[in-house]
Amino acid sequence: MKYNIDQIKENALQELESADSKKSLESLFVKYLGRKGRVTQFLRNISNLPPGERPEAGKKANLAKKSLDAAFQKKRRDIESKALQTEDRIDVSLPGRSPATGSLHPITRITDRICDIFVRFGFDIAEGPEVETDYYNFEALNIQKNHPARDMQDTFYISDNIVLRTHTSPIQVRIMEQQAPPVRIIAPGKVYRCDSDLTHTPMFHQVEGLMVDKKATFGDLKGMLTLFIHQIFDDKISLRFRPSFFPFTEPSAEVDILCVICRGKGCRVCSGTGWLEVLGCGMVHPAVFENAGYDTDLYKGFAFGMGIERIAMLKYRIDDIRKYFENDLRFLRQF
Ligand code: 2U9
Repeated sequence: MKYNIDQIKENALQELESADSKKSLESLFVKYLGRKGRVTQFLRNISNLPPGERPEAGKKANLAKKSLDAAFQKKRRDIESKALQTEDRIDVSLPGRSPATGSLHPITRITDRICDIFVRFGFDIAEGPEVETDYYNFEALNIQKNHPARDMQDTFYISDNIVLRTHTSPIQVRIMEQQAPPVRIIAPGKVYRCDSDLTHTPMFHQVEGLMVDKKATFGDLKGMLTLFIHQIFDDKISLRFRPSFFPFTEPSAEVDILCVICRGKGCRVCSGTGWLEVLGCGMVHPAVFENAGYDTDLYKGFAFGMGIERIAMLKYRIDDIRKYFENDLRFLRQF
């Protein structure tokens, strides 16, 4: 044979020493271990040796091949890791990272859903300032000077005469000042009250609605709110109108739905009553119309209001209002 196997191995190792790229390594591999490589040829030619020499030559050749394989593998790893540290840091063959896309906050989703329903009933959406005067927040809405809602314990005062709005009703008052009936508006937004526990936060969201026309009756109000509740929860849910009191509506009512947890049997969530309060409503008080300059003989109106956090808590069975504002993605991703 032209070379003995020790020499072939020696030469290969020497050349391997100076290989410094993937390309030179691969051509060396072909030269020694490829199909027509020197080691492969040597192994093939063993059968031409005198029978007595074959076992010894075979053993040596296999050992040489094994150790060359290992040396090539090591060199390959060295070259790859060197390349990673220098020019080839980016592995373009890796799958791309999908961009983190945001999604709407549950409060935004429910607000949009509520507004959509009323827009389909012919309502326009109206907005207004969160910092309000005493007049628009209380006075115009027939909330008397001694009313407990005006207390500093309940309302955030900026100054004697300026407050953070405690409801979105001032939006409707401002619209009535600017626009003659008929009026159909829905007023979503942030409101502020000094309150904080499992079901109250100092800032929360409301949607209120106002409809004023020559013929607007309590029956219209009941029909519209029943349709609304069926669309926002489900169309088979039972509801009831329960008499209540608000300074800006007369008569007034609160709307309850059958408890979503116990279906009316009475549980911890509905405090044993079987019912859950979802919104308040009523016929607009004549004093409110007078303040806005509307003719109370000619026009009737109804109004309603609801807390969005509460609607979303009942719809999605959320037990702690603070979860909306902690920005924990594990919570937010569920909606
Ligand atoms: C005008 C006239 C009347 C809006 C109304 C309610 C009843 C009501 C509460 C529900 C839960 C507030 O978030 S909550 O605490 N709201 O019960 N709101 S009637 O009445 C108006 C509004 C504007 C000009």
